[in-house]
Amino acid sequence: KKLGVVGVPVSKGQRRDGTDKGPKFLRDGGLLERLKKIGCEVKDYGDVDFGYIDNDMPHEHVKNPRNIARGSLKTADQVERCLRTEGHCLAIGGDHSMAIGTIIGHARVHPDMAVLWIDAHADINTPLTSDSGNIHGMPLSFVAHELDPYVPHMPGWDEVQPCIGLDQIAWIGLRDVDPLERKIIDKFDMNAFSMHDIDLHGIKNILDMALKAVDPEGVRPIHVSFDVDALDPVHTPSTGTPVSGGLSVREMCYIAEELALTGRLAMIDVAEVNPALGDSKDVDVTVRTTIDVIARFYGQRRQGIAPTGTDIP
Ligand code: DIR
Ligand code: MN
Ligand code: MN
Ligand code: MN
Repeated sequence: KKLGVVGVPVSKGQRRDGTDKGPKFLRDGGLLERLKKIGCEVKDYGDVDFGYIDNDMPHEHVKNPRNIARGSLKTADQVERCLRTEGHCLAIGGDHSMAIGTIIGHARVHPDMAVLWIDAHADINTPLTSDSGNIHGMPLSFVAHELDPYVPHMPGWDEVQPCIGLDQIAWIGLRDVDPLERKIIDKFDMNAFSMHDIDLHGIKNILDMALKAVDPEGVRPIHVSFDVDALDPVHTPSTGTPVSGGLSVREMCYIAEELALTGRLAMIDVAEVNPALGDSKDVDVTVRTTIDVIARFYGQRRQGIAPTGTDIP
């Protein structure tokens, strides 16, 4: 499998420094070597240059609006270039505001894509519904056509335009949804699968339902936006907004292996690894678990894989 890796070292979509070091820790943790070892042809596109500008005053209570808009547009350009050249892009972040750029870039290439948002959080606040003012809790509101009327214009955001429909999005793993986010989900009858739904139906049925919702014919390119806080914090403790009661590594491995088998994965985001949080053991387990999961999106299977063209010696 051919793929390009794009680092998106953004941290200003939330309050804690450290997610800007996510790409470095995933690379130093051996991500690219691991992918090559399982047979991937990997080209590293390096990191998007965020080059933060000064004097980025909050707009109302929204933090760092100009820097995030600027970085998102740069990310979109890099992702588009990677997808057109390699046919597949793995974007390693970075806080989850990274997905504004990855979705815009991906939509330029595959406007019909299906987005699977695997996260404890819905990340669909608008600047007006958000309590925190952190843009990493808002990315989906900026990319969805239906929410354009609800999103106020902010300085620097003219070129950040919606590019997908809400029916192209499904969530898996939700367990911390703000009241007004729930209002949006209900009003637009969106495809939201929470941990409660997983307890009720099991991970296999939930993944089937999510895919059926966004890709009923089984033909669309798939964009996975994986926030590592979807996993239970015992597995990924080094992340900014951990929520107890999350996905097990087994459930996540099942999702990744099944999606790999569709053959339609076009782009994967990995968001919210924050190596500045927790002790060195926490960072280590977070990075190792994240790389393990990523490898399963690229063909590593728990059942094992026999070598091709070699008999038993
Ligand atoms: C919350 C938390 N819904 C917010 N969001 C997070 O700030 O809008 N997203 N942590 O990953
Ligand atoms: Mn998120
Ligand atoms: Mn999250
Ligand atoms: Mn507009």
